[in-house]
Amino acid sequence: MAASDAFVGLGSNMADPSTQLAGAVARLAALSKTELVAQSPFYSSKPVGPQDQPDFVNGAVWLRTQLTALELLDQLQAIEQAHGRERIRHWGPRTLDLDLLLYGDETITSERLTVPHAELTNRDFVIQPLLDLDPQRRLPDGRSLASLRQQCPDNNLQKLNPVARIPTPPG
Ligand code: ROI
Repeated sequence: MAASDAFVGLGSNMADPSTQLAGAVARLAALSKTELVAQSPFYSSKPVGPQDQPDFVNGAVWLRTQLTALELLDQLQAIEQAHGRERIRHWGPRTLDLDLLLYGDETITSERLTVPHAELTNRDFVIQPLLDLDPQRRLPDGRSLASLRQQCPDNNLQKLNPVARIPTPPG
């Protein structure tokens, strides 16, 4: 099977968010049939949803993968589980959120998966890391990330310093 470019968004606001993200990047880089092309900077961002929760840390990775979109989704959910993800409250705090944002130029609408991700276009903490990875990237419908970035609400993104901690190896 030919490889596809897949972009995955990462978010956390519990249990040392930057370390959660760094660990997730290490696990994504170790997936079978998959290589890590690039990793975005991490950003802090104000929560979308209830404000009585900590700020988030957000980022994105660019993968080249021979996994299908659904196989990749299975792997993302397994990594979320490995990081002890619990969904306690709707739009509440979470240890690790991994979203399949883009999968090649495909538009996917199924029970389990919507690609491009439904909230991509109005979240600066998703679009900015994608722009860092690939400034030329467009959505399957032709809209450029750069134009979307100008239109979306401001969640006070702040670029974080590179994580000093060495991530725990996967497995
Ligand atoms: N808010 C921010 N800033 N970043 C997120 O990743 C994020 N994820 C969520 C909700 C709770 C909607 N808010 C968020 O799932």
